[in-house]
Amino acid sequence: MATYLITGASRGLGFSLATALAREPASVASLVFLVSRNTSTPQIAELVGQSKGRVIPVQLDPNVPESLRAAVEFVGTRVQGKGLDVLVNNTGVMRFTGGKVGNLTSTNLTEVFHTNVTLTQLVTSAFLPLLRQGSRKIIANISSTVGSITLGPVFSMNSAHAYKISKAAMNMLTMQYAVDYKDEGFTAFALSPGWLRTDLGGPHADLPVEVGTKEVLRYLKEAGPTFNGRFLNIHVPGWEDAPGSNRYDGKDAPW
Ligand SMILES: NC(=O)c1ccc[n+]([C@@H]2O[C@H](COP(=O)([O-])OP(=O)(O)OC[C@H]3O[C@@H](n4cnc5c(N)ncnc54)[C@H](OP(=O)(O)O)[C@@H]3O)[C@@H](O)[C@H]2O)c1
Ligand SMILES: *[C@@H]1O[C@H](CO)[C@@H](O)[C@H](O)[C@H]1NC(C)=O
Ligand SMILES: *[C@@H]1O[C@H](CO)[C@@H](O)[C@H](O)[C@H]1NC(C)=O
Ligand SMILES: *[C@@H]1O[C@H](CO)[C@@H](O)[C@H](O)[C@H]1NC(C)=O
Ligand SMILES: *[C@@H]1O[C@H](CO)[C@@H](O)[C@H](O)[C@H]1NC(C)=O
Ligand SMILES: *[C@@H]1O[C@H](CO)[C@@H](O)[C@H](O)[C@H]1NC(C)=O
Ligand SMILES: CC(=O)N[C@H]1CO[C@H](CO)[C@@H](O)[C@@H]1O
Repeated sequence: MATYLITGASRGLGFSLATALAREPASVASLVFLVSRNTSTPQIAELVGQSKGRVIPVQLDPNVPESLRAAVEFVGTRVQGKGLDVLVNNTGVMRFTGGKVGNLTSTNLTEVFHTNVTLTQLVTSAFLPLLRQGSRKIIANISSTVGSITLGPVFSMNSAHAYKISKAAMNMLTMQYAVDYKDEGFTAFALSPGWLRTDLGGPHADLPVEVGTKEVLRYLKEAGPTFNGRFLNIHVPGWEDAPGSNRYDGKDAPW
C-alpha cells in the first residue's frame, strides 16, 4: 500500500502513469496525487471519476510559491499523517535550439534550467517533510539518456542542447539527494523512460507511451535501497542491442 505523487501529469507519460497506477489494486497504490498546472481537463475528470476516489487532482504551478505551499498542505491533509511514499518528478520540456550548441542563447539555457532543474529542486524539497513521514521514501526523477555525458557523442544529432544540459544537472541533483538522505532511509534515483510517443517525444519516437509507462511502473514498485543513486534504463525485449542511439536493455545507464 503506497501513496504516489506525479508532477506534470496532465498528459504524456505522467498521465499514462497515473492511469496505470489507478488500475493497480489499492494494496499497491492507495492514493495517486495527479499534479498539474491545469487539472481542469476532461481527461483528468474522467480518470478521477473512474478511480473511486484514489486519483486526486492537485493544481500546482511550481512557479508560484503560494501554489506550492498550498499543494503541500493539501496533500498533507489527504494522507492523514501517513506521509507520501513515492514522488515521481516527471515534468520536463524540450526545445530544439537548432544547429550546434553555440546557437544556444543564455535566455534559452536559463529558461530550461529554471523549469527543469530549479523548479524540481523547489518541488522536491517542499515535499521532503511528507516523504519523510512515508514508509517507502522514494524519489524518482524522470531523466533521459540524452542527458548522459558518456553518451554525448551518440546523441550529437539531437539539438535539444539545453535539455541535455538540464538532464545532466538533474542527474547530479539526484545523486546528491541519494547521498545526503541515504541515512534517513531515502531512495533517490533517475530513470530514463525511453523515447516515447508523446507531445515531447513526437510521433516518430521508438515506443508507445504505454510501453515506457509499464517499465517505469515496474521500477517504482521494485524500488528500494538498492536503487539509491542510480540512473536506470528501461528494458524492452528486442531493443537490447538496437542499431540506433537508443538501447532499452534494463541496465544502468552511463552518467
Ligand atoms: N517522451 C520521450 O521520448 C521522453 C524521453 C526521455 C525522457 N522523457 C522525460 O519524461 C518526462 C515526461 O515527458 P512526456 O514525453 O510525457 O512530455 P509531455 O507530454 O510534454 O508532458 C510533460 C509535462 O510537463 C509539464 N510541463 C511542460 N512544460 C512545463 C513548464 N514550462 N512548467 C511546468 N511544467 C511544464 C506539463 O505538465 P502540466 O501541464 O500537467 O502541468 C506536461 O504534462 C519528461 O521529464 C521528459 O523529459 C521523455
Ligand atoms: C485548462 O484546460 C481546459 C481544457 O483544455 C481549458 O478549457 C481551460 O481553459 C484550462 N485552464 C487554464 C487556467 O488554462
Ligand atoms: C526542461 O528540460 C527540457 C528537457 O528536459 C528542455 O528541453 C526544456 O527546455 C527545459 N525547460 C525549459 C522551459 O526550457
Ligand atoms: C546557428 O548559428 C549559425 C551561426 O553561428 C547560424 O548561421 C545558423 O543560422 C544558426 N542556426 C539556427 C537554427 O539558429
Ligand atoms: C532562444 O532564445 C532566443 C532569445 O535569446 C529566442 O528568440 C528563441 O526563440 C529561443 N529558442 C528556443 C528554442 O527557445
Ligand atoms: C530530482 O531532480 C531535481 C532537479 O531537477 C533535484 O533538485 C532533486 O534533487 C532531484 N531529486 C532526487 C531525489 O533525485
Ligand atoms: C526534470 C524534471 O522532471 N523536472 C521537473 C520536476 O518537477 C518540477 C515541478 O513540477 C518541474 O518544474 C521540473 O521541470
